[in-house]
Amino acid sequence: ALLSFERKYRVRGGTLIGGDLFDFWVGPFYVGFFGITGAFFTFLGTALIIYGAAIGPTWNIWQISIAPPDISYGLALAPLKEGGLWQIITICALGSFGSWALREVEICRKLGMGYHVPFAFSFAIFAYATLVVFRPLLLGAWGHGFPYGIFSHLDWVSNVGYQYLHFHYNPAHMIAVTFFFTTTLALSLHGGLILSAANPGESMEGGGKQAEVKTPEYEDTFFRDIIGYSIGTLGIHRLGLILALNAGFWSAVCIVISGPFWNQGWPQWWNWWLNLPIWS
Ligand code: BCL
Ligand code: UQ2
Repeated sequence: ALLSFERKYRVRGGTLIGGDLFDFWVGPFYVGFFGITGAFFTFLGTALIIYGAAIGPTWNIWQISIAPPDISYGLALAPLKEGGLWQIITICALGSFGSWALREVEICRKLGMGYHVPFAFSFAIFAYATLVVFRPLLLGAWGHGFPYGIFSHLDWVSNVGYQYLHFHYNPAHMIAVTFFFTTTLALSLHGGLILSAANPGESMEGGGKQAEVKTPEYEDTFFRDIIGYSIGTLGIHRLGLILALNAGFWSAVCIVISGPFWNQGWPQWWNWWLNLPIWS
């Protein structure tokens, strides 16, 4: 049933493709052209993963893996059972993630909102595409993509990491990791601050009475008192978004430069520093 307040938000239009044809909801879900394509790619991709598991050696959830073709296939299409499945599943994944992002765009347009959410999601898609499309293209073989499996993708990360001897020395990896950690710092500060203002406990004047929810001025004041600076209620969300987007962006950079740009160990990259004329 349509809730009374939903009527206001369930507006026609704002679609990018298909006009009014797919402009409807199924229960709570907006569909749209990209709801159809998204469902198509998701079901096909998932079915192919299950088929890949069925023709594979195990049903052990941790060990199921769908591997990309051997490097010897280069950038060609491979037979289904020799990496072709991985290739089609990769197309389905990109089709599905892209559809999801565009469905977000249509919902933003309907609601007259900014495109910040799909813009942010596109950074995650970009990182994924870098791993399974851009870097394999630059290295000349689909075999450089990562396998779709729980432990197998961990093994891939470990192997590729050690191929460059010590991945912690990759400068872009350093930046990405720092952004990931700073994102959790910012979100924990923000989550803690909001909950502390919303759950003030008993008021100091007491009487055991539950105090009223605090205003944002209290949030500002907390940080001014403790570090002499408050970034503000809008500012913290801008900071959070910029930190998170950078985490994904520098992740993509750290892997795309490994191989296409640098093929020694990452510790050796720092020789430029040791070789500076000041002390060399
Ligand atoms: Mg490292 C990569 C951190 C040690 C080798 N490493 C990464 C980065 C991240 C990181 C910066 C992975 C995040 C990412 O790509 O996000 N590494 C990290 C940390 C340490 C570390 C913190 C640590 O020691 C404390 N790394 C090491 C050691 C090496 C090493 C030293 C191994 C020995 N590392 C590598 C290699 C790689 C990394 C090799 C990478 O390739 C990887 C990287 O940068 O990749 C780009 C980006 C996000 C995504 C790709 C997710 C995309 C999501 C898509 C779009 C949507 C999915 C939808 C989903 C299917 C739907 C599910 C529905 C739900 C069920 C509802
Ligand atoms: C803040 C503020 C919020 C917040 C947070 C801060 C009232 C509700 C968390 C404090 C954040 C600062 C000072 C930035 C910290 C910097 C980094 C890089 C983590 O001031 O305004 O709004 O949630």
